[in-house]
Amino acid sequence: LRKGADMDVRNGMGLRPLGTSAAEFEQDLLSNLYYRRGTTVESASTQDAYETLALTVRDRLAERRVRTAAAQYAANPRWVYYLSAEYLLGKQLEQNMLYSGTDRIARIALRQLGLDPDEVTALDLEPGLGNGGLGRLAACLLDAMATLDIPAVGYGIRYDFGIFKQDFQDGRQIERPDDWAFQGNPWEFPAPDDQQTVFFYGHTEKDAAGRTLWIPGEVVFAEPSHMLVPGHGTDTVNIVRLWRARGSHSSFDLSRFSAGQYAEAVDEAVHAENISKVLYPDDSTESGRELRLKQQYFLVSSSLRDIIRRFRLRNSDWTDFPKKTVIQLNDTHPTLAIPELMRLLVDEEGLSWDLAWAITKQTFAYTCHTLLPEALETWPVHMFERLLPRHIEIVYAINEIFLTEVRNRFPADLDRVRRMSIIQEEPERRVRMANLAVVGTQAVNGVAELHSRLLADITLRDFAELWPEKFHNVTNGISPRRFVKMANPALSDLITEGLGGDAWITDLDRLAGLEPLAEDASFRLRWREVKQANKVRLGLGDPASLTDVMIKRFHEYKRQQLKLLHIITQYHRIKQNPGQTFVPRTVLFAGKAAPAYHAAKHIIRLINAVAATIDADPAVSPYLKVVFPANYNVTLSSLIIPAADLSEQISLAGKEASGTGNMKLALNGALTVGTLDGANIEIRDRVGADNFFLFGLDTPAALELRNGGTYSPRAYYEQDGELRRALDAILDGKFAGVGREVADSLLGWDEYLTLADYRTYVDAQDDVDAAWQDTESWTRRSILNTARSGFFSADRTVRDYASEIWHVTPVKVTR
Ligand code: GL7
Repeated sequence: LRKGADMDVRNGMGLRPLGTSAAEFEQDLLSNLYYRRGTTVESASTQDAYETLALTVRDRLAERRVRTAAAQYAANPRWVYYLSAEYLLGKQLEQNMLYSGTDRIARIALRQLGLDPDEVTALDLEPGLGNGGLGRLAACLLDAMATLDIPAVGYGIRYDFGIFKQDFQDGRQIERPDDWAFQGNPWEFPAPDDQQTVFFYGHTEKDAAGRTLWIPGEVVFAEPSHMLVPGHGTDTVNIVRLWRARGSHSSFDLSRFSAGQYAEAVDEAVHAENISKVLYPDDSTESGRELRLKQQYFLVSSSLRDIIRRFRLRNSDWTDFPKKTVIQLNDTHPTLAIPELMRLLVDEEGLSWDLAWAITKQTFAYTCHTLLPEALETWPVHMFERLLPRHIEIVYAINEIFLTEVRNRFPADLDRVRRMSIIQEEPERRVRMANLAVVGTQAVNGVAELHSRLLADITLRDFAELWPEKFHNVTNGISPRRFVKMANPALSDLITEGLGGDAWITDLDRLAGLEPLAEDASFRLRWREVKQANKVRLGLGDPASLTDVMIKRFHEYKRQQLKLLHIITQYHRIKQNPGQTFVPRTVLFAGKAAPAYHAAKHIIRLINAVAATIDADPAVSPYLKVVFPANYNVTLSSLIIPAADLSEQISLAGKEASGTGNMKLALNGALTVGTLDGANIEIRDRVGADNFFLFGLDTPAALELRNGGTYSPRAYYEQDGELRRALDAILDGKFAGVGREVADSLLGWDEYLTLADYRTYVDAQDDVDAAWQDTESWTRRSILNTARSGFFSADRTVRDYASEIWHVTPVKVTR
């Protein structure tokens, strides 16, 4: 049997269709409990009940999955393969209940069986297989592709340990391992028969016919399993396929084991399995470790073999490959796919170099997600050539052809050739992955308008001059299912009522229909009631207090330290004016810092110290409260976002590629205080300048101030009394003696120009306070933020990719 090759709609037709009533669901629960868990309701543990519930829900999607595979196979379409080192999928149970329409009946059935639905569903875990926005974007795009019936597979790594769990000890971040799948994961379909082999190390040789052979020094198996990616309001169920590393069968040494050398007996297997052991919690800084490069090649090699296997089910002519395949590289992490496809086509399939190169370039597209130069990955040539001896030869060959093109176009511009080369020569020879990604793809895109412009004008300027038509913008988007419908059920019901239907869930532009309701006082009242109920659900004290949230990874460019200076300033104002009343605020921070990012960890510790100082001060605490729940993740974000009044998007202009939390918050009716950075600009353009609190330097001004070398933090410190007081308080140890490093770095060489934006930021916050006091007007602005944010649906993002970059058409799954 060729697996998948004879997939036919009739397959599976003999099965009893699964029922849609609570009674039938209950029967299926009992039967799964008995046959798949080997137990009964009377003796089941909560874990048994959870796993059984998950399987029963999953079964309801399985039939749609089979029909999807059949329809997609029959259409033999152009497929989208999304390659990403990270996916932040979020919890699966609630999503799959919603998408299979079983939410209500599952709860009834559980209660019928004497089980508490909340207790059972609480066991569902979040697979934290990503760091932040980039990984969550990948999950939102998969959701939108399925919803739009686009034939797609996501490929990634099934890390045993996801992003670390964050805890605080004395206000300091500590990291604990996240063994998310320790109890097993009922959402996964293992497919050991689709296992692939991945080579590492060794050397190359030429055979008699002149073909290059790679004699590997290590062979590792890649074992896939997949999770379902259902579309909303359609029958399509796509998959995300995750690879796990296994040692070869011979990697268990029985003779050593028999001799009592237990550790040595499994040495090789342990070594191999380390490849998918842990997600690199390193967010936007270059880690420079061989294991990371190994992970990247592991993902790429196994996924490409799987993609080719799937291509061959219906096709035989290699020139058809790009017609049937588009591979989207989610940042540079999977860029090794370019030389790997060349290797497979030239060395293994015997294609000519020129034909293989034409196929490869047409197949790939690259999304860049950063503007930080330190986040553009490079690998030392010596490490690359040791781990991937054949790929370095291919990269050199690609580079030679490419640089010839550059020299022809720009004769005598040696400096340009040096800048554009895939190989950096000084101070150390390194492979520049972004250059390779641009050279080996048919399209390159940034993730917000400003970002795409800065890529073409600055970061990748030489390339945009050479190939202007290659450069695109696709502004990010977010799943309205997960971040409105699921996260904010009360608001969703109100929106549905206001619009007279729930078509907005898959057609988010319809939110525009809420605009007239912003003028309706009774609608505004209900809008406020929803926001207040969401604050209560989150567990914040006074629901009348302005909920001000800054939720994102900790990074100096995002400037949590600027928010902190505002908090300290507010603290001083309250202390110095004992008789006065102030707008009560609850400031909520959430987010993780990379474990080795000490500056970010100092900021976290200082926030916790300031929070404790304020809490302990009865003169201040009625007006100001700082909370910092640990371990921010998709689940926590879904609780915080619906409760937010104010969204902090305060990165230095020109640093945040896009942001996606900014979109989620605006869609849930928070007003933004923000700089002209990333997608903030597009949010402001859409919601209207009156409904957005703008402050700070714009990108040209920031570039000028920094590059001109005229930024003098001391001058701001000396000129601005409130700023000086805030920094002095830190330097004087007023907050448990914590945080001097933070103040020192702000006053020293601060790349992110924090003090330059302090005054306009504090002024903008004063405007926020004033605006908050006019409750009706604030609510109107909140409604308008939601009504005008339909553009930020990931469905629109995917439509943009489909028409501009992928050139794919949907395949409708029919009954
Ligand atoms: C990021 C960008 O920093 C962020 O601005 C963007 O919204 C996101 C998705 O495009 O990608 N790049 C990156 O490396 N991380 C991001 O969140 C971790």
